[in-house]
Amino acid sequence: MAASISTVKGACPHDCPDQCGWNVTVENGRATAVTGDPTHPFTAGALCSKLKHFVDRVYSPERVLHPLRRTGPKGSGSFERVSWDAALDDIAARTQAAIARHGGASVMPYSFAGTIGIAQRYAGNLLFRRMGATELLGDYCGNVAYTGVAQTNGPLTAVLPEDVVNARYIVLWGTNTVVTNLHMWSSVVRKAQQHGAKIVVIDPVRTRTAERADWHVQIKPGTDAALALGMMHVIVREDLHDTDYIERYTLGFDELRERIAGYPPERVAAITGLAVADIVTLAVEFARATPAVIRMLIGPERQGNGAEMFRAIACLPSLTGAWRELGGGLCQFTVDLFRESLNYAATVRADVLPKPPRSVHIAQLGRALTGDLDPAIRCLFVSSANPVVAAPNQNLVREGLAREDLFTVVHEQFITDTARYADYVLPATTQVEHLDIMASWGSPYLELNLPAIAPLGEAVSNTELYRRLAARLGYEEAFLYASDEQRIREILASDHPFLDGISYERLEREGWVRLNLPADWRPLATGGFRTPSGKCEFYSATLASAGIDPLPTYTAPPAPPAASPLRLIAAKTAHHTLNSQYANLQRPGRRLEPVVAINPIDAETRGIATGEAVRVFNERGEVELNAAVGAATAPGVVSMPFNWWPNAMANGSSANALTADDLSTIGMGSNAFDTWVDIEKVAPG
Ligand SMILES: Nc1nc2c(c(=O)[nH]1)N[C@H]1C(S)=C(S)[C@@H](COP(=O)(O)OP(=O)(O)OC[C@H]3O[C@@H](n4cnc5c(=O)[nH]c(N)nc54)[C@H](O)[C@@H]3O)O[C@H]1N2
Ligand SMILES: Nc1nc2c(c(=O)[nH]1)N[C@H]1C(S)=C(S)[C@@H](COP(=O)(O)OP(=O)(O)OC[C@H]3O[C@@H](n4cnc5c(=O)[nH]c(N)nc54)[C@H](O)[C@@H]3O)O[C@H]1N2
Ligand SMILES: [Mo]
Repeated sequence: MAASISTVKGACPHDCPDQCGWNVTVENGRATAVTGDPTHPFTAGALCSKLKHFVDRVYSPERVLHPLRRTGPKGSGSFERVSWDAALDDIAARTQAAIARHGGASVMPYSFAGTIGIAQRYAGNLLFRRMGATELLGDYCGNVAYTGVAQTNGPLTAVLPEDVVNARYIVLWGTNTVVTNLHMWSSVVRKAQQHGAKIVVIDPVRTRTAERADWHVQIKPGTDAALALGMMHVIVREDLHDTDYIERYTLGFDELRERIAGYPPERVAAITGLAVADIVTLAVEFARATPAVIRMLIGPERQGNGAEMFRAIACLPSLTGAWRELGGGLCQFTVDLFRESLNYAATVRADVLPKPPRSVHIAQLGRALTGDLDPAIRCLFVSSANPVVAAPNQNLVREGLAREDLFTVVHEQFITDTARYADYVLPATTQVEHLDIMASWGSPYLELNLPAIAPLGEAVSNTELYRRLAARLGYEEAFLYASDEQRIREILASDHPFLDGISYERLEREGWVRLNLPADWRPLATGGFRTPSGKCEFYSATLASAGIDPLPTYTAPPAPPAASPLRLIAAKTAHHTLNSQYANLQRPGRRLEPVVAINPIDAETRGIATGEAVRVFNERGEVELNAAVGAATAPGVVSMPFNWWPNAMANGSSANALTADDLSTIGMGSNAFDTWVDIEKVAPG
């Protein structure tokens, strides 16, 4: 019999701004290759090193393919196979008992960014609202960064990433483009660089991106607002500001002028650790170049003062009138294009479902499970998330998950360190096994992901899991049982002009579509800010009335505790992982080990050399790994990737064992980077 070979269009599910369009080759029902869709204008057929191994991940012998019930102590990872019926009966009974005894609030979902397709990501919303469960609120990815920028400029996608190719001066401010946003590098920033644009990276860590830039500005963590205020000081002092733009389209320039008077470059140099001449050069070059653009994602946000940094930086383009040019201004997320045009309300049904009785912050899972919440969380449903790796204060998270009176269900593709604590692990499909609609957060493309193969084993999609659970719980609302296609059609049900001519059928045919945006996307060239005043708000009356400094401001990061003098940055420097995904799939001959980057000055006083095993520790935990001594970080700062599975680490802990679990003051975020540690050599033997 001839082999049947077909190609199915889809898109990458990962929480990555690129959102690659892909084609899946299917031979006799088996996916044999995932290749980049060469027609996709932004991702242009090139896949990252992770996606090249997507098929290996799908067919990994470690995939969870059947429901599993715990047989050993929590955390041990001992499970036995059970039937879906047995698992669902028990899960429904336990959930109903918890609701009857302790109320709906004793149930809590915990889901995050395992997949960012809209139907699958928000699949549980309706069911948990129907149950009256505790809501998971807040965020550790983007909300603070978004909020800070929106305080100044309003909620709006102001610069399209593709247009940045026109810029002559590109400041990659706290974003590691080469690692985290590969196509933004290869399709946009590198091209601009080849055409003579100057690329500046502002990052406390000498990342791969910093290495490829024309200039690396190695700032002290948490001091970016001071740098922005200092740049504004220089721009105004040198008379490089755009008085016409300021007069017409901004609010509060006189007050801003007073504020920045307090930030001469000498003071800013002392705060940021940068040279006075560099601060002046950066300000003057940014103001003089046209188009000049600042590119940011989320890097500096996980700090108490995170939003402040984004708010202050967001003032710069209006001061210089950078928005006037195509590709000039501040380029951040494209989420508002989709929030405005798609029918996200269908994923919540706030019109018919009650408000959740209370909320728990996503960055405080450990506190919620171990603290004195009344009622306590009794049933936890984890899906599309790996909080043991991704959430701050790993040891407290584990202490909470180990509670004997907690019933935990984890819907997963792999036995993650989180799944090890589950009473039931339920098998989840991967992107090639389910249908979804994908709205990129880093480009204006909407994509339909068609299932290419049947679910492996007994795996089910997130949507299917909640349909099954709703039935077991006896709920009758028809919308709980909508098919994936129905859900996607509802999400597309909108008469917004961005979606003109974009239908389910067209997406099915074409895979990706560009939202209908004018070719010349410069929404702020002549004002049009979506702030309360309609102007760029150097001065914000909204902040003033909330008791917050109405002007861009700098708050110094907390002082390091005496026992922990080194500031830890635990970001996404491990380029072959996507958050915690792929970290478990080491390839033969290419074993990658996490290292902690430490400056020679700090290494020498501790007698540490490259390759030596060290212990990084503070009051919350400790991580053992090898040291890499060098100039990757300045004295006083150390860096390690956060993505590693603790179970594969020398002492069973990874970076978030060290991180803080307070909240940012603005934007409902985490302060995980307000973390200080010390390091010592691991004694041999
Ligand atoms: N390969 C790979 N790609 C990814 C991911 C991944 O895990 N691996 N994750 C995806 C996800 S979920 C996201 S949200 C994006 C995030 O994309 P990015 O925002 O680009 O990535 P981060 O690593 O979070 O942070 C970027 C940089 O911020 C720097 N930083 C930390 N503190 C400060 C500070 O105070 N000031 C300044 N100026 N810089 C600071 C860090 O050193 C880091 O290099 O990446 C996505 N892409
Ligand atoms: N210290 C530190 N902590 C951080 C960050 C940092 O830079 N530093 N970054 C933060 C950021 S930006 C993010 S986005 C978060 C990420 O936090 P998480 O969203 O928890 O990220 P992942 O580690 O990717 O875990 C997602 C899990 O979902 C599973 N999964 C994938 N697809 C599906 C699916 O379709 N269905 C189901 N049921 N499961 C699926 C995967 O196997 C994986 O185990 O981490 C945050 N934590
Ligand atoms: Mo993220």
